[in-house]
Formats: sequence, structure tokens, C-alpha cells
Amino acid sequence: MRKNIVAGNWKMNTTLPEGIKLAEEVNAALAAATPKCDVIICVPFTHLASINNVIDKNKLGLGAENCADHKSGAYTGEVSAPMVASTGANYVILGHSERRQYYGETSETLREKVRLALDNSLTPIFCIGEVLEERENGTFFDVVKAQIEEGLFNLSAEEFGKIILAYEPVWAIGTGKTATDDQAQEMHAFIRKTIADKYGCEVADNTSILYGGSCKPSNAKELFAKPDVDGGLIGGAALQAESFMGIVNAF
Ligand code: 3PY
Repeated sequence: MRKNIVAGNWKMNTTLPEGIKLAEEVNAALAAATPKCDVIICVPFTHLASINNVIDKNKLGLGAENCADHKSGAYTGEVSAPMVASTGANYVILGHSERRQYYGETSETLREKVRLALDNSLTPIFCIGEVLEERENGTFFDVVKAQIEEGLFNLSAEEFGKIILAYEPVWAIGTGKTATDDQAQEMHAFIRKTIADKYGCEVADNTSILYGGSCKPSNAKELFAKPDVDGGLIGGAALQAESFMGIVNAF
């Protein structure tokens, strides 16, 4: 079912005590608010179980930022989808551009991760987006379409209905540059059409498509006002309860 969602992506930030404090602050702010969107925090693996114990899961969802492409076994240092689920988390970010860029994640490994996430009742927040060169040379629609087709179109319509998408133009991540609300809308409408062409209009209309990339309290309202932008995946601004809540309250 299509929902408005604001999800924080803490990336590799905060020690465990700092992370618990931040989660408690967001939790307290939400207890006193009536948000018009679902709110989720995606946090480092090390923090999941502890944060799960201090938040009200009826008001604040919890997710990981990645999971392994294997269920278990001799994969030193990896954290599997069943392990993530056993902490109490319900979501997992998959295919963030930082993982595609720095850790060589391919559509093939992402398909495995999506399958394992779904098998373990984790909702994937699946990231797609073009780099600056692709924006400038005009191939950005093709790039994003290929990422969706290769990463997700092996799923049945029922399975696809469980996915949250996040469009994050890579040139807007950590750069302070944001896609304009019109650029975001243009891409989100294209993504929805791509889904409709494969799975039909009902599935496409029910898919939540978040915008990510330097989304902050000052630009969230304009972005979220666009008909195909269903919320945001928030980086830096999710690291302080006040700015994160500023974005939540943009709905
Ligand atoms: C950002 O806003 O920088 C992000 O990468 C969110 O995932």
C-alpha cells in the first residue's frame, strides 16, 4: 500500500551510546507528534538490537543499512538478513549508491539480497539513481530503468508490492546539491511508469517512491508536494532529531 514515508539513513555515523541517544530523541519527539507519514530510522548493525529496545515500534520503524547476499556460512564480517530480522528490525536499505560505488554491489548481488530480505520479512528500501555524468549526458532515464529492471523485475507482482523505492541522484548525495522538485517529480513519474509497464497501474500506484539526496527541512516541503514523491530517504539531516523531525513535519 502506498504510504508517505520519511526514513533516516545514518550511514557510518554515531557510536552506540550516541546512536541510542539520537533514537531516544526521535522517539520522544514522535511521542509528542502526530506525523502524517511513517517514520523509519536505518542505523548501523551494531545499534539495531539496543535501539529496538528503546523505541516505540508503533511510531518508529527500524531498519539496517545493508545485509549479506548469503543466508549464513563462512562469510567473515558479513551480517545476514535473518540476523538483521532477529534484532527486531523490519526494514533494510539495499543498493545505496555508496555500496554500489565503494563495495562493488551489482544488480546480481542485489537480487540475492532482496530475495533474502523478503524471505525474512524485511522490507527492502531499494535505492536507484544516476551519477553526474549520466545526468549530464542525458542517459539518466536509461540508467535508472536498468537498475530497476535488473535488480527487481525478477520479483512477482505480489513480492514487488513489498518494496519501497528510493530515487537518489548520486550527484545530490553529500554534495549539498538537491534535484529540483521538478527534476525529482520527472524521475519519480518515470519510475512509476516503468513499474506500471511491467506490473500494471495498481502495483505502480501502490508503490512508495522516496527521494534522497541532500533533502533537508528547507526543501522537503516542495519535494513532498510533488504527486509522485512519497517522502524521503534522509542522510545528514537524520543525524539530529530536530532536523529529522523538521523533514517529518514537512508532510
Ligand atoms: C543522502 O541524503 O545523502 C543519502 O545518501 C540518503 O540515503
